Amino acid sequence: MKYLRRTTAIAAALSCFAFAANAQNNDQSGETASNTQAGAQASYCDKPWSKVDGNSDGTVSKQEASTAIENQFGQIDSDGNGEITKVEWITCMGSIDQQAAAEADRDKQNFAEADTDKDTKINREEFRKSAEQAFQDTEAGSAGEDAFVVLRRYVFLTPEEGQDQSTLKNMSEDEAAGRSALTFSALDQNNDDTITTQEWSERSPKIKRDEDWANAQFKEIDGDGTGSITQEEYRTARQQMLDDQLTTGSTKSQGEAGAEGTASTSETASDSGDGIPVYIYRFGTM
Ligand SMILES: [Ca+2]
Ligand SMILES: [Ca+2]
Ligand SMILES: [Ca+2]
Ligand SMILES: [Ca+2]
Repeated sequence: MKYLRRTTAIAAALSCFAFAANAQNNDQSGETASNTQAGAQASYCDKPWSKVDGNSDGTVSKQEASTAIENQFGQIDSDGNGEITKVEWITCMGSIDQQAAAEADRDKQNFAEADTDKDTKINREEFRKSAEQAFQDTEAGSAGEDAFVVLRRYVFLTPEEGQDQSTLKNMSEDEAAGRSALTFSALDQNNDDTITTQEWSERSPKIKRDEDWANAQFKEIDGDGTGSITQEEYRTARQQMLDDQLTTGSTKSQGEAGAEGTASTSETASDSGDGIPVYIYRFGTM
């Protein structure tokens, strides 16, 4: 999927406003009626970090992944007819497009905390590991209030959630992982899978689920090109995203990082037997 994100990046940046308007029109047409009613619970379309790790053990089992995919599919298929039309897809992908994240104090000074190999870029793996560490520090409690300041640089908060500390302090690991993956994607404005100092310094990044991006994704997932997505097509696409990420991650580590890379590859391999660590799952499928 990475190449899709790259090729649509420029056009995508230009079409945000049109996309927001379109999503609104779809709302008015009644396409999202059942979706709006279901909005009382966390919906994937509003909160793409909604629960994946059902038993909160830090890994996503095959069964949990399967349940999450079914839930997501059901929420996107707002009329519940078993197929996702393009209107349903675009409405869902557009639903969080209109807001920017709450402010966080990312700047040139604290860039270094995630750029662990000091090549002046933060790659996906560096971001994932730093986000995970930031969450663990809040759990350990030894870093005190400062740990929450650091965590806030990684996890996506809506402007409303950013007004007090309660969301940040009550966050599960699963949720922190999902929100971090979303922040990575929001900060990586040019979709090249790395974050520059300048991209990192964006204090209030905007989600880019614009219409061009959504159209390209739809085309990719609708494998047989019938213009609607079946549950099987959706499942296959999600699995493919995860496989791509696991393959890219392990190839990169081996090639670039030597001994350290080998260690992270075997970590991935041994954990993927029954479940995939929740951070790897989230960063692979967001
Ligand atoms: Ca689990
Ligand atoms: Ca449908
Ligand atoms: Ca780096
Ligand atoms: Ca970038």
